[in-house]
Amino acid sequence: MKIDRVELREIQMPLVHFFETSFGRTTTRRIVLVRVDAEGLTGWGEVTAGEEPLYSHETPETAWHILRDFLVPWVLGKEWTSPSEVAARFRPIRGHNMAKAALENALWVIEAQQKGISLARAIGGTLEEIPCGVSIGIQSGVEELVERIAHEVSAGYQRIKVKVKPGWDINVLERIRTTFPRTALMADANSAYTLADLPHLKQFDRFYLMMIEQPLGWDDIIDHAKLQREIATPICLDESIHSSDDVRKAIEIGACKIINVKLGRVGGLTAAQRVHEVCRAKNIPVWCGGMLESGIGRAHNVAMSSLPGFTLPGDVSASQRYWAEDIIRPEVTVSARGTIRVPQTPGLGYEPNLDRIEQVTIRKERFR
Ligand code: OSB
Ligand code: MG
Repeated sequence: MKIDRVELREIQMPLVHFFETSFGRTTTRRIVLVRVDAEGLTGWGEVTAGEEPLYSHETPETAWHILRDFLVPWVLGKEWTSPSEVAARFRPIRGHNMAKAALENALWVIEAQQKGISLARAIGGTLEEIPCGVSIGIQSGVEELVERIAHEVSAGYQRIKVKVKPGWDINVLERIRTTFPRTALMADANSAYTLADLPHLKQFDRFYLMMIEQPLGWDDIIDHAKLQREIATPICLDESIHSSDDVRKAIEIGACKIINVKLGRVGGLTAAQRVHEVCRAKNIPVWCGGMLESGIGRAHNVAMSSLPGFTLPGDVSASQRYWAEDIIRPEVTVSARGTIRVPQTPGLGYEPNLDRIEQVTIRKERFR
């Protein structure tokens, strides 16, 4: 495929409800979208970076810089045999995986259209329906959290993830288990603890959580391996995993029993396929994490979640949990069984709503 035109856009949209983790609160998202035009077809990708460099080093601004000054000039006007070839071309740039993923994923949408198949099928997806969970942030009070959980459980979501941090953990989990003794439950700490908290972390075992996500350092696997030897709750790594090699090493030293895959964090669909392969070979369950995506990133997450190894419910949930109006049509909806149907039509399977995108755009730049 020959890439004729690339457009970068930054959009800004308020969240329906603020989202708070151990590293901070988000009320409005700033999202860089990448539109690629090649041979009469159009593909969209999304940069999943947070507004501030708190989850990872990337922000909308760093992604814009890396895309404008490096990635876009490298691909523009050239002939490519596949999105994976482009992913290989991006490899010399160290880091900036979210910037890379946005552009590569847009190319996958074009490739799927060229082949006349769905994005899910183009990457090797087989599941026609994916299991969904929700990630619920830190609330102003525990009773508010319990109400939110009740709402999502009755909506049908298959598992609940709550954010934890020192001071918002044991008491909160205790309260949740009183009301929801049998709900599939997990906790995500976003690196809020250290090994010095070992006695404290051991107490998590009594809530029979499906897993605890990234309890220790954002760049660590060694301490996680030590912790995993001391606790019964399976550890799931998020922030520490940037490639299939990271997965291999983490599994090798026993740092985790489950892997959260995020397209932006690992650098796109090609890398995600590799992570999926390594996990399948080692019998490690994988699931799709979320980054408060707009409909574009959400649609890519739905496709990735259709790979056969994505056996656990992901943080991929309905558009309306995030946005008054999403930027795709139809919006992503979740069935009463807590599943999303994977689109089978050629390409992304959701139509970017160009009017809505234009409405929320705060800057754009075109390259040809
Ligand atoms: O750690 O999984 C995380 C959101 C922003 C940054 C990090 C994380 C999250 C979520 C939200 O948990 C998942 C979602 O609903 O998109
Ligand atoms: Mg996480």
